[in-house]
Amino acid sequence: MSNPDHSQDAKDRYFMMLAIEQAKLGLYSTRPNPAVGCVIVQAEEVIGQGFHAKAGQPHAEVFALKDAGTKALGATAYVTLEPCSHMGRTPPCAQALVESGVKRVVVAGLDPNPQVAGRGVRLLEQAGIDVTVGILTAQAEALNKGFLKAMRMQMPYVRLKIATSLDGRTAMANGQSKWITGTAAREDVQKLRAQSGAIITGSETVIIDNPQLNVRSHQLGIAFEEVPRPKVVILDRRGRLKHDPESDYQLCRRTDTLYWCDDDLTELLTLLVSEYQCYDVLIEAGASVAGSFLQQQLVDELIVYQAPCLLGQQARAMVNINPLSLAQQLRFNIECHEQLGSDLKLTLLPV
Ligand code: AOF
Ligand code: ZN
Repeated sequence: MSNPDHSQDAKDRYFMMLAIEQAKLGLYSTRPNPAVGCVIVQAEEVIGQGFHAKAGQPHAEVFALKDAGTKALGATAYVTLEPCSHMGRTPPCAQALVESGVKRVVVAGLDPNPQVAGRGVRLLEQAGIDVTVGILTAQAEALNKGFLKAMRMQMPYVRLKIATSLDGRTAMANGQSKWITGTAAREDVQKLRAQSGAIITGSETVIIDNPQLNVRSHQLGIAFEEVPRPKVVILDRRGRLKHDPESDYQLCRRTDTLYWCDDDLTELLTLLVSEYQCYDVLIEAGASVAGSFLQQQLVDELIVYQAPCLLGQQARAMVNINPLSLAQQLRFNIECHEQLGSDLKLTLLPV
C-alpha cells in the first residue's frame, strides 16, 4: 500500500507552499500587481525560486527560471497564479516556461485578469506541457484578495479597521485617543496600510487627529523598503478641506490626496479600481464613515483591535448605525482571533 504522504498530491502541496512563501516576499511591494511566487523542482529538489517584487519588473516565473538555469529542462514549475499569456510591461511567462523546457506546471489558481483568464494554461497545454490547476488555491488567493476581487467584479476588497476599548469606544468625548491600543497592534496596522492601494478617512478624523496615514516600511521587516504609497481619500461632503501646501493638516499638504464630496460610496470604490488601480482599500475613520460603509454593505472584512480597558459611556462609540430591531443587527463570523501584545485582534467577515 502506498503511503499517502508520498502521493503526488502531498508533494504538490508541499512545493506549492514553498511557492506561496516566495509570493509573500512581495506582499507589500507589488501593487497594483498581485504577489506571485514560483519554485522549480527537479527530482524532488528545489532548483530555482523567485517572486514578483514590483510592477514593471519581471514576474515570479522569470526569476525562478533564471535561478534554475539549464537545470529547468524536464522539471516541474509551481506557480501561485496562472502564468500570464499577455505582453504586458513584461513578456508572457507562459512562453518563458515553454522555452525553458519544463515538462509540468502546477498552478494554484487561474488569473482572472481578462488579459490572461485561462489563456496562460492553454498556451502551456498547447506546447505539450502537463498542467495541474487547483493546488492550495485558497491559501494562494488569500494573498491577493484585492487584485482578485477587482479583476472579477471591478470593485476593491474593502477592509474596515477599528481600534476600540472593551466597551467598544474609540476615543474620549473630546477626541483624545492616543493611545488605546498598544504598539504591537499599531505595528500590525502598518501591515494593513502597506497592503492597501488606498486608505479612506473622513474630514472629521483629519480635523481632529491630523493623521499622516503613512507606511513606515522599516517596521514591516520586508525585503523591499520601497512600499508604494497608498492613495489617501478624504470623505468631505461639506467641502471643509482642500489641497494647500501650507495646510495645518498633513494630508492636505499632499498633492495626491483625493477629496470625495459625493454621497455615493459605491461610485468612489468603482473609481478607485478603474481610475487608480487601488484594489485593496482600507478604511481608517470615525464612527459615521465606518457606519456608512457597513450599512451600505461595502465592507468585506472588519478588523477590530480591542484593548482591555473601559472608557465609559461618554466616550465615542465605534460605529454609527441604527438598527431598529434586533433582526436588523449587523452580524459577522470570526475569521481569526489573536492576541497582539496586550490587545486582541479580531478579523471578522460579514454574514
Ligand atoms: C505572472 N507572474 O509573477 C505576476 C503575474 O504589467 P505586467 O506585465 O507586470 O503584468 C501584470 C499582470 O500580470 C497582472 O495584472 C496579473 O494579471 C499578472 N501577474 N503574472 O505570470 C507573476 N505577478
Ligand atoms: Zn507573467
